[in-house]
Amino acid sequence: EELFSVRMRAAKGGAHERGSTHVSGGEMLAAYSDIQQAVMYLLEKGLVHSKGKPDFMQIQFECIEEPAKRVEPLSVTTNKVKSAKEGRALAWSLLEQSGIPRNIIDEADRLVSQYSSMRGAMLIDVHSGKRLDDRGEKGVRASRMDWQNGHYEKWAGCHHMPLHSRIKEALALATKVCEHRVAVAELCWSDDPDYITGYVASKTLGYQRITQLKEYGDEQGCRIFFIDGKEDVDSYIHYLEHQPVMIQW
Ligand code: PML
Repeated sequence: EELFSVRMRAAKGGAHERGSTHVSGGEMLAAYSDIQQAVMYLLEKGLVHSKGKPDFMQIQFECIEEPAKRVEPLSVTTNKVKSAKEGRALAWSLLEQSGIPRNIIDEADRLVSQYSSMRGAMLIDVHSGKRLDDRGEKGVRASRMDWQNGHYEKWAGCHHMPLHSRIKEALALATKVCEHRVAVAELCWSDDPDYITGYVASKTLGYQRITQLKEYGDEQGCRIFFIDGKEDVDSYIHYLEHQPVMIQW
């Protein structure tokens, strides 16, 4: 069946990315018959659930040529911690369990902290600790992943998880990122100052939520993809940006 990518971007301060503030965005994968529903959903997301009232919004859809890969979501564990310090320590130990040396994790953390805001992820070589993408402050943005219509709601009901679009999107992203053979693990927390839960994800550990990875009020986010196989970094970036992945449960 033909698949469409439906995307929304909302901003404050005009249409141009430079000089305006991103207030909301989203992408869905939809069959032709579901495009209208997807547009309505994204319109509401941008109007009602933005950080601040947007003065610019763009919604577009396009047909995707590549057939979608169908994948089951990573298994989810929620780790309750009492402080950001305890959360970071747990995250670091989960990354070490995935085979990443501590000095490489520290180096990756140092590299991400140099940017006050990155829209996408930084790709880090697990052997050298060097950054593998050349995207600067933009980073690499994984896109073209979504849940099959209705499957998240079914999954969330069974796992006693809230119907937050945030968790829905983060789990779809982590599942796509970890599905590729060069991926070792992902480390993520939000740049939203009001959201302190983050996660470590890998194919073997699953999606390990950690209830506090930073302090409230902190606008510094983090998204690192740890990679083993630097010769394949271009094909991995192509996969992250273009390969459609449909999460099924
Ligand atoms: C979750 O609660 O599982 C989502 C954590 C990551 C959120 C990332 C983001 O919103 O930027």
